[in-house]
Amino acid sequence: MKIIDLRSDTVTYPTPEMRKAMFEAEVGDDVYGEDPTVNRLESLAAKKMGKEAALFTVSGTMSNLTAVLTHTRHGDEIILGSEAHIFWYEVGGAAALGGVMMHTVPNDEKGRLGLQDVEQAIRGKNIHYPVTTLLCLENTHNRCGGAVLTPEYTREICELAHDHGIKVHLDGARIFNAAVALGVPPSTIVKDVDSVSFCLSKGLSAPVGSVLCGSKEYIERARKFRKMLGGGMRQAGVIAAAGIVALETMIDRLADDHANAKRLARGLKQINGIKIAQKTVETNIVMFDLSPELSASEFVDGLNKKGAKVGSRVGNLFRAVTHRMISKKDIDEALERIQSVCQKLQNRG
Ligand code: TLP
Repeated sequence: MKIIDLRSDTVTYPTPEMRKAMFEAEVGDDVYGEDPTVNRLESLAAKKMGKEAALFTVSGTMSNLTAVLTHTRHGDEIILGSEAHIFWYEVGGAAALGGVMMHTVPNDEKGRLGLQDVEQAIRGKNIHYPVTTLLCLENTHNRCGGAVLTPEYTREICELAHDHGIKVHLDGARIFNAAVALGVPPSTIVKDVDSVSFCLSKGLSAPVGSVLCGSKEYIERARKFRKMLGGGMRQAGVIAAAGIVALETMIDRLADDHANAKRLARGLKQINGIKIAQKTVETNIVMFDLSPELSASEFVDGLNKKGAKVGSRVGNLFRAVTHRMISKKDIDEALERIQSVCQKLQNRG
């Protein structure tokens, strides 16, 4: 029986082409700037994002933290969404290691922050206040069901931040999903932000890695913070090689994941005991609610026994993420397994 793992797109394995590229990678000591494969990945990433320079990091979490450290000083305040990944799932690193206060404003269901809310959150000149130095956005938005921020919205909110002397960092862990959904190059979406991080290890299927992009001067400073965090990786070309394959060959196929996510949502809607928890499925993430009379833990156990996995959120909220290792047929199979578990729970109740 095939395990259908919809917990995250992070579960994807490297492709045979990636493994071959890793085996053959030319390497050097990256802390000396001498790894040709890392250098190639960084220039390719910078070019794709339309930024001057890029920095290869271990993870999305390290990229975001490096970004925050580089943009701020201890005691500063950063503004971010109440549903932001940086706020929820990065172990409070910005506060613990960056010494910044996180000031949240509500995300709407499309992952946006209200312009007025952001403007009100920006601290004025007052001896009592911390200094606001950074606004963080997220595209696509994980906890908002893979919602996409448009270039128009991004421009508007960046303009507001910049007018107040505040920099903007975009957590673009899934920026290529956004680009494919919008049908525009990622550089169009990130044009107005000062820095952007994106992940190679999610839908793009590389085993490890993320890239932080920005101006040359910014990335030079970020490189030092990455080193401080223990992210100087020496012969990192071995993993960067997979990242290059990811960027060169794995982007367009994300459209299949989006189509599969829509198919999954359509199927889930038909299942008694399940409600889709988002208005539209824009990319590869589907949030759904299990009816409150059914037990979330029994649902998960039942699914595990049947060889299907979804991500648990709070209470009866679940997340399913489509990716390269999930075919259209797997979606239909997953729906059957979910349907049968729901039915069993209902019959018992
Ligand atoms: N997200 C993971 C978990 O941490 C929840 C997932 O399975 O979706 N930004 C965004 C928007 C992310 O979704 C993630 C990973 C990260 C940053 C962090 O990336 P990693 O896991 O590489 O540190």
